[in-house]
Amino acid sequence: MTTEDFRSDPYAWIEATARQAPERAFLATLSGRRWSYADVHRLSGSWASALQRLGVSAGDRVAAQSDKSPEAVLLYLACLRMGAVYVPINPANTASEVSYFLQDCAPRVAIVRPADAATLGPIAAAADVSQTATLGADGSGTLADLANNPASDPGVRAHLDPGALAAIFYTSGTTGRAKGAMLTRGNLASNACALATTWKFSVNDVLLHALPLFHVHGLFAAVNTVLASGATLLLLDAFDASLVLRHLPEITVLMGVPTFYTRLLQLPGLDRHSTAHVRLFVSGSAPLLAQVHREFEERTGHVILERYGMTETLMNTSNPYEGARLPGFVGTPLPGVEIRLLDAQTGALIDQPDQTGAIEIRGPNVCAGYWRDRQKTISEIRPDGWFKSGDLGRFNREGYLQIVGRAKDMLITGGYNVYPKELEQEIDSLAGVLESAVIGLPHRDLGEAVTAIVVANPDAMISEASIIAALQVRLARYKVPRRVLVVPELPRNTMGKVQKNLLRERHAALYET
Ligand code: MLC
Ligand code: AMP
Repeated sequence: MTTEDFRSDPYAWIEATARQAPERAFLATLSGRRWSYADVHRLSGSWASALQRLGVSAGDRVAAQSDKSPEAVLLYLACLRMGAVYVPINPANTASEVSYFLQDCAPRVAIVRPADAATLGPIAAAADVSQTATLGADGSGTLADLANNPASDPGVRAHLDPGALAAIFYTSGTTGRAKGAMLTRGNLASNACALATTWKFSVNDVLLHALPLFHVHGLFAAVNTVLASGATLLLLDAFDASLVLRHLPEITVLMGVPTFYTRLLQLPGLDRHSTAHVRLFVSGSAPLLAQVHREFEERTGHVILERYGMTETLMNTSNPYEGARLPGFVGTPLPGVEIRLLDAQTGALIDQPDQTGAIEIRGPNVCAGYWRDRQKTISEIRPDGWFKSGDLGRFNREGYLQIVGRAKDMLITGGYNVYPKELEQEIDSLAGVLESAVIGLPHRDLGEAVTAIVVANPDAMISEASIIAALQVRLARYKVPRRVLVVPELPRNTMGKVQKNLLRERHAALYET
């Protein structure tokens, strides 16, 4: 096994540790379950064999809407091992959202929670998905039954090109429809190696995993970096600040979205003593307020390391492991990653510090494009490989990047991206609604809170409660507006475009208590 294998084949990590240190712990849970690297190597083979018997071959999509569990990790590893394309779906997504994903990615098999089988089975069948299997939060279900069958062949393994697809992650867009970012084996492998090196991961690390497994932060930045370094995961079902605090003495690394840190700071027990065993706190997926950064340092002595990533590019930049970690900055490009800024108006390259431009990214981390959407692929990735991030940034004199805004109309609530266009289309289709504008407003816990400003049709009666109730059945809960304000009209500029900046200013204090 060479370093080159590690940078191109993500499953090679598990094989290497399973051979060199088979008994080393890969994953542990709070309920005392534990899997060594040898266990996970053997089990991922059985699970890959189960997928094979469901008709899955290398290159086929496996869509999974499951709760967070060690078996959900195993399912992902089984896909990596056999070369299937893993398509995770947020369990908060509603049946109509799932229906869209299944139609779009056309998986060979859909894995659903046992309780959803009756609803999603027909939806999968209508999307021409030939097989449905179940996976419960406790790991049970028809998929585990197949894997545990003595006929299963644990030797399944595909050796594929680094350009082969490993996963499709759906990310919504400014046009409203979710698009599947195609991530290759090389994307995953190179990025995890870059993070393991930059953050000095070793076999002695234990990462407390409290993030969801269906986003690139929790699955790739966290799980893959642990795997690439032969380290250990302590897997929590979900983020719970008190639980995280209690287990800090057993771990060395925590990765989280800013809301994790805001909530941890509310606990009096967060201090130098309780965090003494941890060597690294990482934040990403949304802006970390400089104030939270400083408060965390005052209370614990730890300087949070902020980094910047995207579904389409995995991780791009990081503050240094050794050296100044600047509040409000996301650091310098990771090894192998290039970042440039272009003037948003003229497209000219910006080569001076302190000037703001559109961030573009190039490197082995950039995805292969959007699933079955050539148009979107061409419009977002230039022929020479530069990816248009939709974020605006500037470099300081030391070469640290700062994210100063977004060219794309998007907001981030608790680390989840919400695209206003998708919500506005849903709201505008409701009876009695003339038009709407969705914005993010400052929120102490979530960073930004989804807020809808709605204009009613003349003589129509609409209320905040009726709109929220109607959206709850259509959209994942985190997308449903916290507040809906019904107003007589929306402010527009001379071109007729809704002035969202004015709406944001006008309602800036809505969530202040
Ligand atoms: C939960 N709710 C949210 C929400 N999360 N609402 C808005 N925004 C969110 N992020 C809803 C719940 O359904 C619930 O609704 C209510 O809010 C209260 O929930 P809670 O118990 O307070 O929230 P909790 O479940 O604790 O979740 C908060 C959270 C979670 C921050 C722990 O959102 C989370 O794990 N976020 C991480 C997202 C993430 O992994 N992003 C990475 C994207 S990858 P009700 O109706 O029941 O009251 C990426 C690239 C990169 O961006 O750079 O990493
Ligand atoms: P997603 O599409 O869910 O992967 O979200 C990616 C977006 O999250 C980026 O384009 C940024 O807008 C934002 N993001 C990620 N990390 C950071 C960060 N550290 N600071 C500010 N924004 C971030």
